[in-house]
Amino acid sequence: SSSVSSEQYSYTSNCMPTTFSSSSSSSVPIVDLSKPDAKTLIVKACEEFGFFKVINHGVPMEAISQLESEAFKFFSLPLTEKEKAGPPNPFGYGSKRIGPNGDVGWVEYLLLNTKQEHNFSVLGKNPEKFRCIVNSYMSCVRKMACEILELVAEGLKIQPKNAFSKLVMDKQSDSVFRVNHYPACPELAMKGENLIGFGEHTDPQIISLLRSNNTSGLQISLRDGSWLSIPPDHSSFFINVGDSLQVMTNGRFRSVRHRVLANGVKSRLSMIYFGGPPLSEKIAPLPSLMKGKESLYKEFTWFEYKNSTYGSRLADNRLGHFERI
Ligand code: GA4
Repeated sequence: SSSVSSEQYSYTSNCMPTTFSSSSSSSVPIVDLSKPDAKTLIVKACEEFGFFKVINHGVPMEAISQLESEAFKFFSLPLTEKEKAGPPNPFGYGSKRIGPNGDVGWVEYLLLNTKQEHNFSVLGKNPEKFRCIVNSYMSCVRKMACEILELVAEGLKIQPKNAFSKLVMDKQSDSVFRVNHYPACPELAMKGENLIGFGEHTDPQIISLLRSNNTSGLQISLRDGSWLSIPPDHSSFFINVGDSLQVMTNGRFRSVRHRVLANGVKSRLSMIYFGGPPLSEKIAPLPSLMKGKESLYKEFTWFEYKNSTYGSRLADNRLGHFERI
């Protein structure tokens, strides 16, 4: 496995620069959800990259900008105020530390569950408004997740067409919502160097839907190991395949490694909906995708996978433990 030591990410006074190379010779597929070829393009993108950009997604700009402005308001509060909403295990405000095993990044965030059972009373000056805005954003994005997963099923010729989407739409769905704030780091701008905002990893769930403001930083890992910088686009969504969808397609879809570099001049705000299955769900390849072949993976439930995830470092190859050799 490729676990990364925390030394590599340690900070000096404010933020510590590091240098990285990145490539940008290829570009990422764009899927127009309103076009009839969407399902074909999605399947192709999920096979090649595990990643694509979506336009005509149906999430009202209003819902997006309201959440963005509430989130910026929250993150501009004094640290002592924000820390009242922490620590982030399992849900709440976190700063610099990511997960329980020593990973750090130049980022602060809110980790929320999607079951609307949060105590928002600590979330800024008008918690009821924040709750309302978060909930309406989440329901729009969940709807898009459902649409995309149905297109995936159609594109793969899987019956019924809700084979994937029903997991995310289930009342028991173990989905997560995250708002990340990557403060600008002026020391970097002066030196022209990079700093890790969120270290490389794959998402363990089925599908992730990300929207960010117009600040760069997101990179995905290509098959040859190089990093592709994704130009920011505040009005589109970026979708990535998670480990669970890789397993359910028996490795046909790729769960994409990605990371975020902090920006020297502009702060970055991203909001990500991680669509996950119910805890008791068995994660295994759909029979129609096996074509008589064996599963590449041992059988496990989402509960088991999640437990093993939370015992791992960000950069670890988590599916490695579940591969059948
Ligand atoms: C990556 C995807 C999601 O942001 C997340 C992350 C989780 C966390 O921040 O608590 C993890 C990370 C993520 C995978 C490995 C473990 C767990 C941090 C970490 C080091 C919420 C998730 O589900 O897995």
